Order: sequence, then structure tokens, then C-alpha cells
Amino acid sequence: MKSALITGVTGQDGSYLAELLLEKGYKVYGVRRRTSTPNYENVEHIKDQIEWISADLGDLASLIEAVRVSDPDEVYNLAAQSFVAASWPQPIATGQMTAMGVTNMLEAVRLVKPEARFYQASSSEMFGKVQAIPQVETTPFYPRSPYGVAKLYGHWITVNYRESFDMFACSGILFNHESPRRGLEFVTRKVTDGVAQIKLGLSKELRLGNLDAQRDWGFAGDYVKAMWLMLQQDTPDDYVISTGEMHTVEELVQIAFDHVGLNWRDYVVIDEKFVRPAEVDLLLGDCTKAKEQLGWELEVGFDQLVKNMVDADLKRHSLKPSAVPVY
Ligand code: NDP
Ligand code: GDR
Repeated sequence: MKSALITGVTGQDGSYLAELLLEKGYKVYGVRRRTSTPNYENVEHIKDQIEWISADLGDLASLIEAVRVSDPDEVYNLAAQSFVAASWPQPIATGQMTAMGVTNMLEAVRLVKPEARFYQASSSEMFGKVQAIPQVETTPFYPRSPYGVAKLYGHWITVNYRESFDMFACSGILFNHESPRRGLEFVTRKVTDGVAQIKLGLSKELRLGNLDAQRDWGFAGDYVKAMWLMLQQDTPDDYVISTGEMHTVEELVQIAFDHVGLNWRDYVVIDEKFVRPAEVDLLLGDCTKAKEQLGWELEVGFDQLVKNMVDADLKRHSLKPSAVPVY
């Protein structure tokens, strides 16, 4: 039985990856950090199948112990301060977790089990102010946020450990991927949750920032398969994972409102509070390398993804007693 250690297992991607690895018969060790109010929402259904290890990306000693206890064949480093907008008000914490946290995890692997295969969750945000359209593995980087800068450090330190210590370390340059388990502050989920609340009479408006931003949005369940595939190859490498399709935030909003029979213009309010100090105007990935070398394929398209997320949020709010408006 293979064993895998996942950091960030309580997050969106970690939960789908844990499901995938459990289905494949792995023993899954999940890192959770100590919080005053633990949140297992994404992993409630598989909580008992995961071996839990208490550790923090900022604490090398705890990561060394995590690698020692789990003795992993594969390590997936998904933990990070992952919300771009929060990286301006918290640039140092973002750097400590999203950048230095990667070195901590790589060091723990190098010191305890250097032959373990390592996956780093890199990001299309590293392309930032894009230098070419579409973006491929060799497109120059130009990050536009403290988060993007931190991810770029994480990306290069992963490449460096591969080249310096001959470690099997891969970096997945993943474009935006979403699901009903996406955090509520990210734009897709904010929209689908907002639409569900408006439809059910629980809210009257949806406040958003830049509707012109364009992103390449895929389904998280498809993307974690690419992570696993990268670690099954003969040699370690870096891969772009994307859909190759770009949509504006406005298109996302339109599909979500249309799905419940409402006109978005009646409810959306532009709020400067959600406009970023430096924006990434567009991201569009070309994942030909992943398709050809990994045999990776996309299953869920953009329209379907948005509708599935709206449906999931409608269901979630309908099940809550608070969903019944009090007149
Ligand atoms: P989430 O924000 O949903 O999950 C982040 C996870 O990291 C949570 O489990 C969180 O734990 C954990 N975490 C945060 N800080 C620490 C810490 N100091 N020690 C231990 N654990 C910590 O992110 P996603 O699942 O969406 O993304 C996974 C990774 O992929 C992230 O690194 C993200 O930056 C990257 N990425 C994501 C993309 C996307 O579109 N989703 C695209 C490209 C890259 P807790 O539950 O306690 O908060
Ligand atoms: P992003 O995702 O920054 O691309 O990072 P997010 O969903 O936060 O923003 C996408 C785009 O939507 C615009 N936008 C808004 N965004 C939010 N959150 N809230 C709003 O009200 C709003 N209005 C407009 C943003 O300006 C932006 O252009 C995600 C994260 O998962 C990262 O961890 C990951 O690395 C990248 O995707 C790839």
C-alpha cells in the first residue's frame, strides 16, 4: 500500500485529492494545523479514513515529524495562504506560508525521506501581467501580488531542490479551478452562493469588484488527477494545467443568474472595496504538454461547473433552517 502525505487537506484541492488517493488504495496522512475552531466541512465524509497529523507549514520541526510518522511515497504540498486579495493586507504571513513554507516542506522531505516524490501547488498567478497569450511552461513570469511573488519563490525553490539534490520534485502550474468546496471569498463561489441566496430571498444584492477580469476556470476534481499523474512519471517535471478557455467575471455572473431565471443587472453592485491594487487582467493556459505527456483530460466544462456550483449552493441554503425568510 502506497502512502501519501497531504498538506492543505482540509482545503478545496486537498479534499478532492484525498478522495482520489483513498479510491486508489493509498494510506492518506493529512496535515492539519491547530485552530481554535476546527473546520472539516470539505472532508467530513472521509474524515475517519485520513490519518491526521498536527503540523504547521511555518514550523519545520512539526513537518519533519509529519514526514517521519507518515513515511510517505508521495508528498503533496497544497497548504498556503491562497487568497490573492488577502496577500496585500498580509504580505508577510503570505510570504512565510506560501513561499518559505515550501522550503520548510522540502527540507523536511530532504532530511527524512529524500526519495519521496514531491508535488508543489504552483499557480498561474505567477504569470500575472502576462508576457504571452496563451501561457505555457516557458512563458516568463511577472507576478502582480504578494501572493504571486510568494508562489514564484515556491516554484523556483522546488525546481532548485530537484536540480540540487536530485529530488523527484514537480511543480504544477495550475490555473483557477473551482467547485462547490471552493472558499466563499473566491469570485466563483461568491457569485454562486450570492445567486443562491438572492434566489431564496435571503439576500438582495451581490457586491463585486472588476467584472472585466478574465480567467481560465476549470473543475478542481479534474485538476487533482493531474497532480497525481505528475508523480507517476519516470522523471519529474513542471506542467501547466488549464482548460484553454477564458471567460470574464461578467460571463460567470451571467451564467449563474441565468441558471435561476434572474437578470444579473438587477442585483450586482460594483464595490471598489473588491478592486485589487494591481490586477491580473487575463489568464489563459495552454496545457498541451500535460495532455501529451501525462494523458490528462478535462471532464467538466465552464458552463456545467458554474451551474453545478449554483445548484449545490441552492441545496445547501435550502437545507438550513435559516433559509426560510422570516416576515
Ligand atoms: P484552500 O485555501 O482551499 O486550502 C488551503 C489549505 O492550506 C487549507 O487546508 C488550510 O488549512 C491550509 N493551510 C493554510 N495555512 C497553513 C499552515 N500555515 N499550515 C498548515 N496548513 C495551512 O486552497 P485550494 O485548495 O484552492 O488550493 C490548494 C493549493 O493550490 C494552494 O497552495 C493554492 O495557493 C494553490 N493553487 C490553487 C488554485 C485554485 O484555483 N484553487 C490554482 C493554483 C494554485 P485551514 O483549513 O486550517 O485554513
Ligand atoms: P484569483 O481568484 O485571484 O484568480 O486566485 P479570485 O476568485 O479571488 O479572483 C478572480 C478574479 O475575479 C475578480 N473579482 C473578484 N474576486 C473576488 N475574490 N471577489 C470579488 O468580489 C471580485 N470581483 C471581481 C478578481 O479581481 C480576479 O481578477 C485564485 C486562487 O485560488 C489562487 O490561490 C490561485 O493561485 C489562482 O486562482 C490561480
